[in-house]
Amino acid sequence: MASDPAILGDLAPLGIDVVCCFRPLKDACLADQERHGYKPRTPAARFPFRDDLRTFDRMAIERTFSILKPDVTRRNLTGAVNATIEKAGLRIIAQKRIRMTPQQAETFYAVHKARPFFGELVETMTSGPVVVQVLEGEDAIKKYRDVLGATDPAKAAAGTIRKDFALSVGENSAHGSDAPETAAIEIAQFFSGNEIVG
Ligand code: RTP
Ligand code: MG
Repeated sequence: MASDPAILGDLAPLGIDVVCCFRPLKDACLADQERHGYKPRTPAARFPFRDDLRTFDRMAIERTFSILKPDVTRRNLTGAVNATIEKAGLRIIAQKRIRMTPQQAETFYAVHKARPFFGELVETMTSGPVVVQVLEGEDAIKKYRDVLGATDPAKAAAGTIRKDFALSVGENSAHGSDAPETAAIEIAQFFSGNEIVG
């Protein structure tokens, strides 16, 4: 019987998370995973023994890449935007102020190369200093996109960075990665591992 306290005591040193052997709690674990948008990839991953839960925990804490754009540094709003980021529960675990070169901006926004606004985008991103950041937190990628608000500040929800600070679509104050893959690529473009202190 998995619920027998003696057996549970024996299982714990073996690395088995006995708590999740209880069916109701196992179901609660899965519900929690789904609530956070975590889709178990394999049947094994749905079996929430300790290692699987650890994997889940690691997946829930994400890192995302952020840029405070030149319109923010120009208007001395770095601290104000950072306060919004931190109030949202995201930790700034790396940060530096740089002047982006046209080549860096072109590489960074290469996905938009064919778009009519590409030239203007590169020009805007290189028009003044930017603050590049790594943010960490639970569900950080989606959370930061939500905190940023819509690309067009006129369509951004109240309380978002773009609603509160942005000037226009082109000068929309901040960038946030849109997926785990792009977050990893973007972080690696601007930070080396020893600059990130989580
Ligand atoms: P970002 O990459 O900067 O976080 O912005 P986003 O995901 O919300 O929007 P995205 O479609 O990736 O566009 C990148 C940036 O290009 C500028 N843009 N201008 N003139 C236009 O129609 C236009 N559309 C986009 C914006 O500054 C946007 O943030
Ligand atoms: Mg984007």
